[in-house]
Amino acid sequence: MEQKALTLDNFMTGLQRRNPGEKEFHQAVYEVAQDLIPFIHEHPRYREAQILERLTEPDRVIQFRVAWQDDKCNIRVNHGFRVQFSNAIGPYKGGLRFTRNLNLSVLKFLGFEQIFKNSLTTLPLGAAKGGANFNPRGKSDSEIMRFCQTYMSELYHYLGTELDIPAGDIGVGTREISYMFGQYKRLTHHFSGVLTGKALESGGSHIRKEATGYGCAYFMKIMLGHNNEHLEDKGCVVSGAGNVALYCARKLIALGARVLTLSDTSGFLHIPDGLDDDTLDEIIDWKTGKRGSLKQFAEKRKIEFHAGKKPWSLPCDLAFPCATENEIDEDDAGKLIDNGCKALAEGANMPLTAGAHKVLQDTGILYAPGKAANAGGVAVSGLEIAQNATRLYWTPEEMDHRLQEIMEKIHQQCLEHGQGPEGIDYARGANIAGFTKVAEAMLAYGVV
Ligand code: NDP
Ligand code: 2IT
Repeated sequence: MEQKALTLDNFMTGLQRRNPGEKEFHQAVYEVAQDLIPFIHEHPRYREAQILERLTEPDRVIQFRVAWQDDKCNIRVNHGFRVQFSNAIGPYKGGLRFTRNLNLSVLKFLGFEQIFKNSLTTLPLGAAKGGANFNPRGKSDSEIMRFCQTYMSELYHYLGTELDIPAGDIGVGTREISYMFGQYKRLTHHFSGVLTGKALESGGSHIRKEATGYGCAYFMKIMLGHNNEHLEDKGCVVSGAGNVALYCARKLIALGARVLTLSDTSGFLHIPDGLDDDTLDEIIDWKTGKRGSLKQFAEKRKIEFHAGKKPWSLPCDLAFPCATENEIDEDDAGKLIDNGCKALAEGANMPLTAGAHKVLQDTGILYAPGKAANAGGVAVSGLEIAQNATRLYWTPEEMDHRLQEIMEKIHQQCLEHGQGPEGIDYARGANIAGFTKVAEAMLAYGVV
């Protein structure tokens, strides 16, 4: 049969028609397709097998009702989701997110990104994402527990160590994973590695909590090193004050950089001389223990604070968006460049709008996309699966060593596939390297 020409425009028109209104999903696919389509033209076997068309269609989307009772005995109803995107190279793997406006477009963008990221880790990990449109803010501990238990009462049907292994993401940390794992055990009687990011005493791994942030700082260090630069004394603007941001800041300080900012939904903290480890300990306790805002923390500790603002207009050497998608728009990207920013590594998933992405591409600063720079989290999840399967556990030092090795391998893959006339295009390198392994597996399976 005659095939329609594969152009970016044709492909995106078809994708938008098949997935109407899903703008985050369109954005994520566009960023990947602009690199993959020329590559596919050079490798017609991928075109003939319609690999890109198949990869942009999730294996399945599971959606269900989560009905639970709040502390006042009101009955609440939320959407629960799991998007199982691709198990071409391993069981479905990816985080669960609890945020107020979570929808399928966001989950499909995250699940799609996860395909390439998980492939880059070099581990046998397929791709998925899930969660609920549940806002944890202001909920009591027992409300969180009841919600997690009810959510798991449906989700557990779709999980298994060879099937699907979720972890955390925004709004889901060790506390939530523990409640879900407790419910999973209650329902199945199995103690198995069906979730990662578990507490150490329940079969969790050393360094998993820190892995995404540490990995992001390591990736920046490796990328700078490759370009005859270094991290020491560099001024770093970090956004977010959650799992990724806090441990990215921790590792940046350890590597000699100055962390100038952290942010949350209340605004951003500015520490012109650089955050120190003791204050960071206090912030970790404040954010994860007391669950307070940075604004309250800044008031208490009399630290410079910019309410309701993002940190991107400050002069800096390096930027680490570690909060959420589309947190840097075209204007923010322009300000970063104008103020001297030389490199950016994405701790968050898709933190740049399409406009911001273009600004960075046009100026050619060093840019590490999330699927490479934040892959340390899922990589250590992969190592948690390996430890659970063998019942043997590695020390923090071994884990940290393995994490660094994996970040090196990811960087190497970006170099192999991202070399161009104007230097390394890390985004293209990550997209093509991530794609190739999955595409080859799909070719071998035939039409499924
Ligand atoms: P957390 O829930 O631990 O922290 C998120 C942080 O970002 C919080 O400080 C939150 O503020 C802030 N934030 C969220 N949305 C906004 C917003 N719209 N404006 C300003 N600040 C915001 O999540 P994680 O740290 O786990 O995740 C952060 C990012 O990293 C996400 O993009 C996630 O997908 C990605 N990621 C996470 C991995 C992981 O292992 N956890 C792995 C790879 C990527 P507040 O405290 O006020 O709510
Ligand atoms: O976006 C991500 O890579 C994660 N939230 C981590 C997923 C995982 O399974 O550890």
